[in-house]
Amino acid sequence: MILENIKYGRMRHLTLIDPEKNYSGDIEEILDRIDKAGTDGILVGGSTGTNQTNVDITVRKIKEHTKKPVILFPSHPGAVSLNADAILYLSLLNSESLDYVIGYQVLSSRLLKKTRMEVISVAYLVFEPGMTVGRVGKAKLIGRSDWETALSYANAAELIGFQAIYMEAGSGAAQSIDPDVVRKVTEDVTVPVIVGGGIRDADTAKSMMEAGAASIVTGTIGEQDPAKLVEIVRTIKG
Ligand code: 1GP
Repeated sequence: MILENIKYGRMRHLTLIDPEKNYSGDIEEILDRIDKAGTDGILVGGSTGTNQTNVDITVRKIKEHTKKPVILFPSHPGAVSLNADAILYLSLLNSESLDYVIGYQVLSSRLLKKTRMEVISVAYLVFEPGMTVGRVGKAKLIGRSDWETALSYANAAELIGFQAIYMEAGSGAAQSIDPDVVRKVTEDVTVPVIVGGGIRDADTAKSMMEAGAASIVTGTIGEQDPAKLVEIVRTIKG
């Protein structure tokens, strides 16, 4: 079970692959690099330009190159491939649009009930600067150090029954969220907390793990600086 593996620290590093991105060089080369670096799973998703076809092609390609689990990270119900191992069934709780909180989930629920994919309900919280996901998801951004607002959302998420919380600064963010926010939340909730967006060096990744994150997600660094990715993965996996 992927959720159990995340919860018990067996999937500390996840890599985001965006099907829309025109990866410089070969996607195969990037996948090999990520696999060798020791990532524990691949998230497939993007805020714009994903559809069933490019998500499915990407999932199949990843599966040809690695045995690591492939987990969908969809921005809308059309970005679902039944060939993945699991799906983060995201509710963007601080969105001002009901579509991102529950509307899109309703549109995909009947399909997901019929699949063998593991469905993991995730409270998705987007922090400043938010980047594309903040804009597309109409997020009322949480300040990067605003632990009180984050904790209120995280407590609500746990009480409602979400299985995990994903705290996100947005892919490509210049700065990650404040590790103190991660600490305040993980000290108070029992569900696993995943952190992503703007994590580009081993020190930041380490501070997130020390703050109690169950998994960290990187995307940009794997494309830009493979040596740093290796360093991040080594550091957080000890
Ligand atoms: C976004 O956490 C991911 O959800 C990836 O962010 O591209 O900034 O690493 P980066």
